[in-house]
Amino acid sequence: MYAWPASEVPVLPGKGRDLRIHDTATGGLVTLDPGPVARIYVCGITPYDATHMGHAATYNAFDLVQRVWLDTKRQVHYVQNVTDVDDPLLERAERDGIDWVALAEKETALFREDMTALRMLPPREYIGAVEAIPGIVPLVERLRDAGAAYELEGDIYFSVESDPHFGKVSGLDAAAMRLLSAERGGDPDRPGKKNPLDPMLWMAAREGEPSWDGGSLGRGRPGWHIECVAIALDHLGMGFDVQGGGSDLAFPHHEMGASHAQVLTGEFPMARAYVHAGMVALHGEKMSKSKGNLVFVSRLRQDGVDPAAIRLALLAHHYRADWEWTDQVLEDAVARLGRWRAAVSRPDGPSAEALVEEIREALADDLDAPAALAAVDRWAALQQEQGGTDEGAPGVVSRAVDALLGVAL
Ligand code: 5CA
Ligand code: ZN
Repeated sequence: MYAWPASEVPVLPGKGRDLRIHDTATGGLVTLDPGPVARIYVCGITPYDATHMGHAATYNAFDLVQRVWLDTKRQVHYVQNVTDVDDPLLERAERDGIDWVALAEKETALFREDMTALRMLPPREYIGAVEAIPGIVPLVERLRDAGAAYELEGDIYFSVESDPHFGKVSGLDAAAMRLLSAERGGDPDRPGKKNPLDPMLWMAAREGEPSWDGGSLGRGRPGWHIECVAIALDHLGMGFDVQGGGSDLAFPHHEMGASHAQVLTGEFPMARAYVHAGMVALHGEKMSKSKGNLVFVSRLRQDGVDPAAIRLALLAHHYRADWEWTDQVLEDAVARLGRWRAAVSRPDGPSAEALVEEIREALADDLDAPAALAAVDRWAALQQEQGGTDEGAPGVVSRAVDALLGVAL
């Protein structure tokens, strides 16, 4: 489906640095060495409610990954999905007495607007779960025919034991996996499963729920993990550079997805780095659609908050940190945006060459956006206190902040 328009990314003088990023699977930093076309898959929204600051923070992290790569003069092949059919979406539509398709379309449209306003670069392919179904069915059939999947009362489950590498993404023990599986969409207590952790690949049609033709699988709908894997393998293939999402996706979603892909292809690993963003909280608890403690991007925009300030509020936190959204966070960002805009609106200023390198250095070092902001703050303070004679400097700073941080001054 259509994604959203790309804002232009200014080309900066010199060349960017290779990205060093934290990989959940190895637990340490890896220096990525993508080819001329870097490949990244980022899990998209389940569109049953509006984009909140937690979503925005996660997409901001992966937008920075793209910007660092673009600055190294690489192309980026970015793929994102939309989970436009799943239990939470159907439940919300039922609760509100609306059509699930209309709900998904409405919230996806709002997400596009939010992403555009925040200057998040769009994926090259933006694929809905529903449109991916014809590609999912043969993958599930292949897993079943290879003995890696089994049937239980019409539903098809993946056998986690079929992947010798199962567990390597999250590094969790069986007890922790079982707890998280129950919390995050799995059904470890269902009788008859070979292993309690086995996730569903194909759910047989349920009364009153949408279903699709699944060939030899019968009518039904796809499981969550195979959805992302089918889309990733179709567009990126194995061994892509980054699999991204919030830290709540490391297990089970990315663990299971990697296992599906590894068993399907016989190759390992699915992604060179599994990158996870921290969780944004509100009033002491993770912001989540199911709990309803939310600050929406669209609400702030309606209230007249400049999207550039929202973006600066996100950038003020390291992507791996868990952090709390407060009014103060936004006020600080609004103040910073004002200082930066004043600093670049002068005809000349202190030299900005070192600043561009500092921003590059900070982002290449595990996306240290707060360090990048601190560097721009120092330049803006110098401009305010002493000014400078470099006529190109304000323009260079504007372009660097735009290209590398996605903030339009
Ligand atoms: N559709 C699936 C992924 S295939 C899904 O998790 N959708 S979601 O709408 O629930 O979340 C979209 C993205 O936002 C995920 O990467 C998720 O990890 C991230 N996310 C959700 N809540 C938060 C939060 N409070 N803080 C940071 N990131 C969050
Ligand atoms: Zn996903």
